[in-house]
Amino acid sequence: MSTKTTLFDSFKLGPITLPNRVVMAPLTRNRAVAGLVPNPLAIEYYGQRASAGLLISEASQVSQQGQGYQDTPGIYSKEQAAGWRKVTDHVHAQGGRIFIQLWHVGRVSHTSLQLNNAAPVGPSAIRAKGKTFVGGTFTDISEPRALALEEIPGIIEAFKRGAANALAAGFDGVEIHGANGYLLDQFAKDGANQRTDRYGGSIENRARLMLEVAKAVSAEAGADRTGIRISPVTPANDISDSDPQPLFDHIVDHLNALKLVYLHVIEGATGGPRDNAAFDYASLRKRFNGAYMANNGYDFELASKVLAAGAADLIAFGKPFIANPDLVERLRRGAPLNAPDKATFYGGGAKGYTDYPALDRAMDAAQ
Ligand code: 8OZ
Repeated sequence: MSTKTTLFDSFKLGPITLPNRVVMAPLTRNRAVAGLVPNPLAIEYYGQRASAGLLISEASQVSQQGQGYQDTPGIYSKEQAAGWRKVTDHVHAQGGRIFIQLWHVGRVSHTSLQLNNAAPVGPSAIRAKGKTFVGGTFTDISEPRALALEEIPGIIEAFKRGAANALAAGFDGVEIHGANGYLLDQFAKDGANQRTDRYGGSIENRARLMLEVAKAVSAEAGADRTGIRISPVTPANDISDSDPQPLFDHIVDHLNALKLVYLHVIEGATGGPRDNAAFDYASLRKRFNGAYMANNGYDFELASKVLAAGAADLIAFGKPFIANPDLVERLRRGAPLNAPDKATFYGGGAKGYTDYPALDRAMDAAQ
């Protein structure tokens, strides 16, 4: 008798049971309204996708300083939390489960988004070569300033408050954004971190901020409701590290000691090739006793293979979930997938957001 795991098997994630292994990856959509409150359409958008084993919200900044693109929602004000409460209530009413992704962009920002047009902050004053989306256009990322040692407790505190606000807003848990060249990844990797204090230099020092944030957030939310996302070899947002394997082996050993509920790994280049750099992901899987969530370029075939081999517990799908609210059902039936429309990924309203048809409606339309 075969007992191979499939995408449609349930999974116990800490105190909650996921009905399947299909996770909606966090997806930035830039549709927040005044006060960086989630768009009222987000209620329907996430509700339409509630058949996912787990929804992870779009990245949500834990402070104004942590914002890097226009119209991304926050989780630091009462109004933002009240907006999110409507989302979590509706997702739960639809039978779903949702974590929020807690975000600080660090140096990947623009002065126009910062208090008093201040410089964005990072581990060091090294500008990320790249663009951010502000004022309706792609604009050069601003020159950052290095965070003072005395400011670091405030960063940890912002993540902790974000976690507290998220739980009060009804989220089932939180995911720390430790990936894609944002603040925690900037501290971890030597391409962005040239500090000479206890947050720079050795692997232990560069990993420190990510681990201190993980400790504070998991103390607030409960380790069994705290996951983290990492991307060991992504070049996203001009990030790089000269030797990522020992760095992430170290990070994951320590995340394991904190008993986080899942490790979400972007394998390869975010949204791009899975094989851009050699990296031993099995080493991370081995070191971590919680759930291993794999992401990046997975389709049904690859997801099925990896789950059957026991190389992952959960698979996060990004772009397919933008275009297919009923992705789980489509994968189950082997039905064709709607193609995502890139032009409506970032910003705008209902078009390309809440108007992708589910299977029955799509079939009706085809008749
Ligand atoms: C796309 C556009 C803006 C931000 C990430 C939060 O890469 C993002 C993001 C993605 O993690």
